[in-house]
Amino acid sequence: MELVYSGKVRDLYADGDDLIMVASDRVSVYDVVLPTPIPDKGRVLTQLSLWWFGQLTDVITSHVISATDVPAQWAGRAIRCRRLRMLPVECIARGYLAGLGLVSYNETGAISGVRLPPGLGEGSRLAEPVFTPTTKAAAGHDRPMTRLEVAELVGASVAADLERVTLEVYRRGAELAASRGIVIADTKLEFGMAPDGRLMLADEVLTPDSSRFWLASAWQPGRPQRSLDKQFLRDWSSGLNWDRQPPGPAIPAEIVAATRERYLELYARLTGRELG
Ligand code: PZK
Repeated sequence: MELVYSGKVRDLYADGDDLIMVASDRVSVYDVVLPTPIPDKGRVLTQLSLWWFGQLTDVITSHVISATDVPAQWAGRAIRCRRLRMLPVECIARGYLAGLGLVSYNETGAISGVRLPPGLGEGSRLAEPVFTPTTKAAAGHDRPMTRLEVAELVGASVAADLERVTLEVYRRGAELAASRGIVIADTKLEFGMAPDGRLMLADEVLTPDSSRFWLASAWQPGRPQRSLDKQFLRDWSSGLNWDRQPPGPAIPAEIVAATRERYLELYARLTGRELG
């Protein structure tokens, strides 16, 4: 099969008219892919995305064609998808202050043009989730977009749909996760258009690689929050003499095992299923 896109931790192949999205066991910390894989990570993220797509069918159609009609060597961690015309907007919803949302709030008191009350800090919960779209930069860093810029790129009607669907996916995901003790602080979605003009949810959805997951019982606004999936990697790597530039360090076996357990636990907790 022809490799059409290769990401840090996932690859996309063409198979006739379809695409096959393959999640690897690669893991990144501080945006650097480490040389040691986390066994089962690709399967956990793929099965979690598929589960969410299923939970969201009344909100939005997804690009999924089949989770099983994929080459045997990728079974469990690949999805056959429709090839869409992707929209050039990263659709982000934020329910808590972290990352670039926090940077914007600290500089301006607002995120994506939405004024927030004073006195919020790192990890604070927002009264309402906010849509904070960014550009999809081919290289370098994504830049915040205004609603007007989104509308100029995709048209006012699609822009309104992107905002509404992004916030609804986030609300549904965050609410369900909260009932299972997990905070989803924010999430990044990608959408595309089918040839008949229908908007569809693409890529992955509500996974720890596309969203910030925190343990609700450990949430404490006013300081950086502990990552549910990558905290062992961060704690271990911050004790090294590593400048956070590639190449990253090899991961010791006990950190691999603990991180793998985290992913499996996260999947079981959210879905109520065990990964086979
Ligand atoms: C598409 N990406 C991101 C990059 C990945 C994924 N259904 C689709 N139709 C057309 N294009 C895409 C999709 C999806 N999803 C997704 N780039 C293009 C991307 C690298 C690896 F797995």
